[in-house]
Amino acid sequence: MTKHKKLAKWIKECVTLCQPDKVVWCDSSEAERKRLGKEAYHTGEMLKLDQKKLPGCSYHRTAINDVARTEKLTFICSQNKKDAGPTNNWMDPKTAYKKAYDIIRGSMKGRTMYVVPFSMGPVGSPFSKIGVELTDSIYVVLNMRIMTRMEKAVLDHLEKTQGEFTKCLHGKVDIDINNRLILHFPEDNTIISVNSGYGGNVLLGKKCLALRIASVLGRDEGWMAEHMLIMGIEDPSGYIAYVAAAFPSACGKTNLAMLVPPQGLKKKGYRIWTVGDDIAWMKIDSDGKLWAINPENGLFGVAPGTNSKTNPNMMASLNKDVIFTNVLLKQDKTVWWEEGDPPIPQKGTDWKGNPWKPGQHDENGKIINGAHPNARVTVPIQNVPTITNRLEHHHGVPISAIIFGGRRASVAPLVYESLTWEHGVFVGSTMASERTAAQFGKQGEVRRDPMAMLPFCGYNMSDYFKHWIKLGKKMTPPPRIFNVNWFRKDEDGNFLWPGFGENLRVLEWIMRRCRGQVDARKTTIGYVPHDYDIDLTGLKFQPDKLKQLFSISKKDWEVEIEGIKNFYAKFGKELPKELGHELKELEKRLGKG
Ligand code: GTP
Ligand code: SPV
Ligand code: MN
Repeated sequence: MTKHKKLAKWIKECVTLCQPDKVVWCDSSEAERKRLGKEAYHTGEMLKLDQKKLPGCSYHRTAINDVARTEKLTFICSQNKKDAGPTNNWMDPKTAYKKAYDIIRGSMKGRTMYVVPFSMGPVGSPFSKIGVELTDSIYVVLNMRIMTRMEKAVLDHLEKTQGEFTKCLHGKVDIDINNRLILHFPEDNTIISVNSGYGGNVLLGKKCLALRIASVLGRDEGWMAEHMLIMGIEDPSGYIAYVAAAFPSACGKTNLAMLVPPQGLKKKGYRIWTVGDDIAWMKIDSDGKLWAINPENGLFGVAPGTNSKTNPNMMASLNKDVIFTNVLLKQDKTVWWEEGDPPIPQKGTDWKGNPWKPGQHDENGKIINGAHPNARVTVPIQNVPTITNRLEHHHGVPISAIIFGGRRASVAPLVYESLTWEHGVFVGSTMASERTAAQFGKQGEVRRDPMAMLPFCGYNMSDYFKHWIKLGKKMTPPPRIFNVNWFRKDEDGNFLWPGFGENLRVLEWIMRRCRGQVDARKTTIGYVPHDYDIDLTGLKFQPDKLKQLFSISKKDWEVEIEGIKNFYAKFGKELPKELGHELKELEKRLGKG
């Protein structure tokens, strides 16, 4: 078994509970991958794709009602309800354990339980945390193998140190949505997930450990776990500025993290280095600055919309060792998705497993998609052509700027800079975005999603805001904070900004601000670029669009303030006074403006 006493005891308990036929320890070897693949192809859990065109690639379909994170079924199970705060679902730990145990009890009869030790972050880095996931899903094992550092060194390290680890128990059970639960026990460093087979619900190292549990560890240990991409922007002199950006799910982190400089800016010689596309762990180092690592080892990216124009680096990353989930399966055993590269296949099998051809409508007259809008690709990070060479650096990269952003058809300008760190925390805490296919619920509805952490903060959000304010005071200096919006629309509903690679034009301004190289216009909401400071070389773009992108409507912002007040009311007296103050100041500035 293992020489790690606590681990051995916990596994024994879980085996007694779940009653698997077999327990298999995973070491992430190539032989293991082949063996598991073979078994999954045999049972139909996964499908082998054309190995000439897509070597090492496989395909998976989830259950039809199991295609995105289920926030309603996700709980923080702290002893005190108050510790979960007003934005999380809470369940008392005793009830939660009982419910989950009753569901998972005996559910692995006839199945195998896989033991997956993994590290989030390079093994041995002061940032890193170890978890062990027990699961009855080969799909989960093969995904964890890509997404985390699942290697023999992890278990060796655990045994040598007899150290802490996060207990992650996952059982597919019957994939029954009515009995689905994603439970977090921050006080016990434990996660239990039952009745799901979808990514964010079951790859327990990702949102469950690296955000919900880690945010609590960060609060207690003085660091930050954030839903952020990390990227390096190298200027022609070779200097690399690193930025971390928080956008809600399916709002452009993966795309930004691997952007290709647009033609017009190419001659300036910028290079982009991808550090991470979804999660950042950040710590104040001995120099007083904020440093960050990407705790993951792979990408779990949105497929639809990805093509050689929008994200050529992602397309180049998809040629080997990828797991495709809920995309269209073509007859030649390759894959496609909506707004993918042409040609549109004339035939295939859709994500539900039904025969598909383009242009079909369902009984409600809605177009039938080949791929689910939240179809995903699981990609080893080393596949990414722009991968940084600092991935294994134990202390990460220094962060010059933090960027918040969301999908707003109106209100938020293309970019603005906050006045101070505390104002920046206010801007992050009041972020709003239209709901996307990454979570169940009404699409397009605007909701507040502070720091893109609404579904991922493992404790009371008002304490989380306080943590941000407290850490900012310790940084010398703190990174500057910006807000971006690639999604502003004109009256006809078209995006005003071309987005994707062109976003580098905005990043360039951000970098110049960080280095004190460019002036800005001070407005009621923060610093906004002068039109002439956004380099538009090579972009066919009517100048009046830029005016629209930077317009700040007093009326819209008055409505916005009401929205913020409603949202802040949730926190009552617990809202940090600094944020109440920032809101008042904004109101005052608008009144005068
Ligand atoms: P999660 O993995 O869910 O956390 O999402 P993410 O933030 O990494 O989102 P991702 O980069 O995968 O983008 C999601 C969707 O937004 C895709 O359909 C993209 O095509 C689209 N998108 C990304 N960047 C832009 C942009 O700059 N402009 C526009 N209009 N769409 C974008
Ligand atoms: C997100 O929804 O923010 C994702 C995908 O990155 S999942 O891992 O499913 O949470
Ligand atoms: Mn995400």
